[in-house]
Amino acid sequence: MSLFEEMQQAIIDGKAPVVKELTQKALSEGIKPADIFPKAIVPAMDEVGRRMRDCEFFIPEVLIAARAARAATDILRPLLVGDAAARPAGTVVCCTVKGDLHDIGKNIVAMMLESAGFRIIDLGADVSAEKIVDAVRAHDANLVAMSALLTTTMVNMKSVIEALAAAGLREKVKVMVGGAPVTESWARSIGADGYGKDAPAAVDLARSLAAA
Ligand code: B1M
Repeated sequence: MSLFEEMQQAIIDGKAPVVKELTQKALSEGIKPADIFPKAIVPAMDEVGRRMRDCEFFIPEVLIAARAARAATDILRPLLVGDAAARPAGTVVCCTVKGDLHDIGKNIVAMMLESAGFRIIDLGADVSAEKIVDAVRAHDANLVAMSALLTTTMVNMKSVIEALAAAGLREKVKVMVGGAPVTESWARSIGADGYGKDAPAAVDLARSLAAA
């Protein structure tokens, strides 16, 4: 098994200490930090996404794998600053909307997006439209990823899209939405650019929106 294959397996198995050790080994062997994302972390998390889609993995396994992937990204992120070859796939402002404290799904989506090479600005839960607008501006984000778990808070997604438009930022950012009560038709009705049913779908969507 190659070092990259070992890393992939350790991420899928959720073995964070092994992932950490293998990441350090890869670096000590002269492997470029930027190569570790496409050759180990991204394919491993794609496989985790596939298993989740096929009901082979459930939320605990996904969280454990995402934490293991984070053991690598925590080491790699500081090494990638200023590395032109390691340009992120996009910058995503991520949050749960105003009034909503549910953040488990949002955290999984954020971790999966990070593992897929996106730079994540995670604003947390219960986030106002103003804070999202400010973060898009401050971080020059090209994606906003909003989560809502309550039928009473999903309406706040629309307010965020309106606030982005009022701030002259709507053309600059793609907006994706998700969360248990959110649907494709809801996303369309509020003028979002896409809806993700689950975290793997969110990764596919972010990739296609960032490439558009
Ligand atoms: Co609350 N809660 N909760 N809750 N809670 C629900 C959502 C509820 C369905 C339970 C029920 O009644 N059956 C119900 C909502 C009903 C409705 O609106 N129709 C509810 C309620 C009513 C409430 C309170 C109002 C209860 C009260 O106080 N009376 C209150 C509200 C607080 C607030 O937010 N202001 C409340 C509070 C809480 C806790 C704080 C106790 C806790 C949250 C802890 C936390 O998140 N840190 C909690 C929990 C845990 C739940 C349930 C049990 C589980 C939610 C969860 O984490 N699911 C939930 C019932 C349920 O769903 N079975 C419930 C797992 C998570 C991985 O799934 O978030 O859907 P999910 O994310 C998925 C996808 O949706 C998708 O990917 C994720 C991974 O696949 N996804 C995206 C999510 N965001 C995405 C973004 C994307 C793309 C995909 O692109 C941007």
